[in-house]
Amino acid sequence: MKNIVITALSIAAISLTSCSTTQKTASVQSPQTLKEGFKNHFYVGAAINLDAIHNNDKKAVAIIENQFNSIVAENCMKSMFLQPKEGEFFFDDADQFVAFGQKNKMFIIGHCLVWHSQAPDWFFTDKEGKNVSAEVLKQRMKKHITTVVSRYKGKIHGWDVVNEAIMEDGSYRKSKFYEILGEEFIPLAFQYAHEADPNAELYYNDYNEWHKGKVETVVKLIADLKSRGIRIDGMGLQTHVGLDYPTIEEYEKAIIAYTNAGVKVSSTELDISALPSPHKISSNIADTQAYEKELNPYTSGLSETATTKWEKRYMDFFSLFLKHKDKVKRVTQWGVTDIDSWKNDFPIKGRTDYPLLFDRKYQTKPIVKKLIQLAEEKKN
Ligand code: 9MR
Repeated sequence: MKNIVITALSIAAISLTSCSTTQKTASVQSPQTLKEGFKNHFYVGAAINLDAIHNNDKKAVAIIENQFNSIVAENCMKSMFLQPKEGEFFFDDADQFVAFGQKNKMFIIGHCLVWHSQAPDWFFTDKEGKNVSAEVLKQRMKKHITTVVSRYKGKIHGWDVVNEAIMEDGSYRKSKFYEILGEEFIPLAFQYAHEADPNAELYYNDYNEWHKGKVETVVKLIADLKSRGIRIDGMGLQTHVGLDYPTIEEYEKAIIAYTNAGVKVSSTELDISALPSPHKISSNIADTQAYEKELNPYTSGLSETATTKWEKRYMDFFSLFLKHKDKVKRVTQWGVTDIDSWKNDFPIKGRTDYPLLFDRKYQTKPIVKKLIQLAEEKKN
């Protein structure tokens, strides 16, 4: 009897040991989160909003802390929020954002120093409402950039210095910065940022970044900055893409062109819309309801066919980033869950889109596991 008991106990012990060994091996072998999965490849990040920054959206915070090792502020570091009135800076939200990133040891990105949009009107005008002189605008840029970048010196690791200054055809956007300072506003912005924190990485950031004309001008711009000894580390590819634009081939060409100019690339605002582009739908559908349904087809959930297409696009983009992982520094999602994505309101207001990796109920979408697996396959 004693022997039987001992044998039974030893079998139990052996199976317990082997079970815990299997579990150990499994957890070593298969990472469960994006940041573990991609840790040998590039940073994975998310843009975070005020609810996350102030810990009001605890479920989003949990996702950010578990899944990502890089953050960027979705809005609170834009100039209209940081310096709403001349000389009056507001840093409460940005300070919290940086503290959150530091607490979690994240690669923190500042977005963005110079952008025509979400800039306060006073920045470009005098008391009479007329454009300020080039000299005044330079001083204002210098003061803004120096104040903001020095405050976070050594804490913010990379800055989107200039955002969206070049058009798809390669011409310069006719913004107030351009109108008053000409092309020179870009080198100046990079120079001021570098002077304020010589160790921070500096990026140019743009959308539709695969358009031929834009690629050509940005490549020239990078070469020009470099030839003048002005620091630029990276090209920020916003990657606001859809199910059928751009092609992976044209996107790859752009990555190669930018990196040949001597910088790294990052996908800085990745989201993949699952909805039809309005340009693709014939606006002469007579029935308004039918037209609206066609524009906004998945109000109560993405269809299986659309999900399959959408997942394939995510796999294709991540395969491309992994293929060029020597060139890619970071891949950042523009938001955390679908519910907060700007894509629900762009290019048409009030649609139900599904562009991100976490759903409206804060659940991890099945694609995440597939992406992690893909990263694992490309580990060596
Ligand atoms: O996601 C941001 C949204 O909440 C703001 O209303 C919008 C204002 O223009 O900016 C959005 O973020 C943009 C980013 O700063 C720059 N690239 C395009 C992003 C989406 O519009």
